[in-house]
Amino acid sequence: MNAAILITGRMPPNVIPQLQEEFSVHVLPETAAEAQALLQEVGPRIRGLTTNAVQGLPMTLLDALPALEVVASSGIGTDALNLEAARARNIRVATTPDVLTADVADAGIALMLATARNLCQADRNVRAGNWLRGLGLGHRVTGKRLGILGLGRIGQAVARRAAGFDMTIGYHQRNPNPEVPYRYYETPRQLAADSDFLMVIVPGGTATEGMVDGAVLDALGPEGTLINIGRGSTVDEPELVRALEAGRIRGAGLDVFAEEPAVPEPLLAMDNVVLQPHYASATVETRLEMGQLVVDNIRAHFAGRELLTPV
Ligand code: NAP
Ligand code: 8YV
Repeated sequence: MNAAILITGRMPPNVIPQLQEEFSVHVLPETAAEAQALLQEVGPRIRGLTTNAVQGLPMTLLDALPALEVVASSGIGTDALNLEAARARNIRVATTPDVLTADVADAGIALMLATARNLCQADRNVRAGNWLRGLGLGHRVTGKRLGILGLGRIGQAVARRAAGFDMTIGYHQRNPNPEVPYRYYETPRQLAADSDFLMVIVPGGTATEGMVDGAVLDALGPEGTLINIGRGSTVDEPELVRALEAGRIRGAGLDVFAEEPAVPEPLLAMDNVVLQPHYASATVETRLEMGQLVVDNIRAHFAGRELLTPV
């Protein structure tokens, strides 16, 4: 009998048709009652699971799947995957590194440009027939200082792109990287103090929770702009709102939020803020590559091979 796979999370379109060729595929319904009914029926037989980095692997789901062997997540973040609980049950977990790096880095640069150059406000002006009315001047990006919080795969891709804008690049993470030509800062606060734009791209989770706090925002200062493409939990969101309201920083470009899809109400009315619905990896090309890795990891597991991209 084909192994039973449970599909949770919104999957790229190439996932389900491929898995259906080899496995017995069940899609978790969105409504709680229907999901519960399906889990009662097939939960004990499910051996593989697909999810994504946002949906993660809730403990309630894990508890309902006693025969689970492998989880393939579409995304790189592991903060919602309950890795310890999965490891304790010897469940193998795979994510989708690298294939999303370029598009997420592009999105970070796009947010930086859109925020600095009032792109969304200008668009709203034209659509409303207001042309230049109430639209202030933007600010230059070229030649400015970019601080990258988390110079990993995506952070380095951001840095390479920013070099094309003649930006001076600095970074902070726990370990200095001797291979890169950028200046290392010991703390997020020191990095922010020496940055015009602070780009956040560290992983989420307890280790980075609230890392960008009021002191970091004050170090960034009234001519500084925060860009967050990592996780909402890394930024103290109420403090960010207060800093924006008081002009303690100039603006913010945000792809991620602490309690998605909720966005703090005051941000919605701010023209110096650009908001995205956790959209940085959402291109056709990247999502198909993420989907293919999900499929290939599930296939590898059930063929008795190593996972391609294990966590
Ligand atoms: P990565 O290659 O693992 O890079 C993460 C970087 O963060 C590393 O350089 C690491 O350096 C640093 N870091 C980790 N923990 C830290 C801590 N406690 N304090 C300071 N620095 C820390 O990961 P990646 O592929 O670049 O992805 C990064 C994150 O981006 C993901 O985990 C995910 O949350 C987020 N993401 C968001 C989207 C989106 O749609 N917005 C899409 C993809 C990814 P050290 O180990 O030296 O500290
Ligand atoms: C996705 C992400 O938006 O990879 C991550 O960590 O947050 C994003 O790429 C997410 O996986 C939803 O599919």
